Amino acid sequence: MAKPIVAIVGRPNVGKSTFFNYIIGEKISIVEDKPGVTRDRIYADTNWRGKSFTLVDTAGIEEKSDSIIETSMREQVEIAIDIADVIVFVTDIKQGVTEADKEISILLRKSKKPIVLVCNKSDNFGNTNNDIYEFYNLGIGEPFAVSSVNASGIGDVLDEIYKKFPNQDEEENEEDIVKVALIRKAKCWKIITCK
Ligand SMILES: Nc1nc2c(ncn2[C@@H]2O[C@H](COP(=O)(O)OP(=O)(O)OP(=O)(O)O)[C@@H](O)[C@H]2O)c(=O)[nH]1
Ligand SMILES: [Mg+2]
Repeated sequence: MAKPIVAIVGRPNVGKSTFFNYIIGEKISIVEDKPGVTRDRIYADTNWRGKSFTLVDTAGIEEKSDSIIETSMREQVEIAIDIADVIVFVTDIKQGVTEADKEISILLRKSKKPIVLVCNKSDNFGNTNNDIYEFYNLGIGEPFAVSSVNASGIGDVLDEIYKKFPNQDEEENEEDIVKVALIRKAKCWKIITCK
């Protein structure tokens, strides 16, 4: 089976690329040096607990003052939903839940894809931060407190992503099943196998 795809989505400036770079940085040195980084989606392969997957950063989306959610942002989220096996929805705990976060949540919930909700910029990780409870209102599930600049909380997010990967054992077993047919031709039996 192909590697699972994990897409990072969220409003501009919440720290998606910082989160992406931290995870990829230890494995692929300079993601930022590739051309078109600021405009295109950025793909990089990585692994967690021995499981390989492709991480996708959705980048460079501008919010305009005349609408809460820019068309291009909606497109980015929709593309991510289409391609991803697991979606990481990054929010900013310092800003709290915004209208755009709520709109993105509606799109994500409709997709029925597995989602991991990240409250980035939780720089005082370890201290009780009541601000995180507000994020339960998005209806996505448990929010994970992360500080991408301090590299805290990221392991828990990766564990959660790992749990949400499609069950590959089942799929691989299915692929391994060999169907056998016995066909009688003249006076001989012929064995035909197919996957
Ligand atoms: N305090 C704090 N700042 C952060 C954290 N993560 C990212 N930032 C800062 O937030 C700003 C935006 O970070 P980016 O990673 O570029 O955000 P983005 O979501 O990729 O932004 P777009 O590509 O424009 O959508 C930068 O100044 C980062 O240094 C964090 O955990 N804590
Ligand atoms: Mg970015």
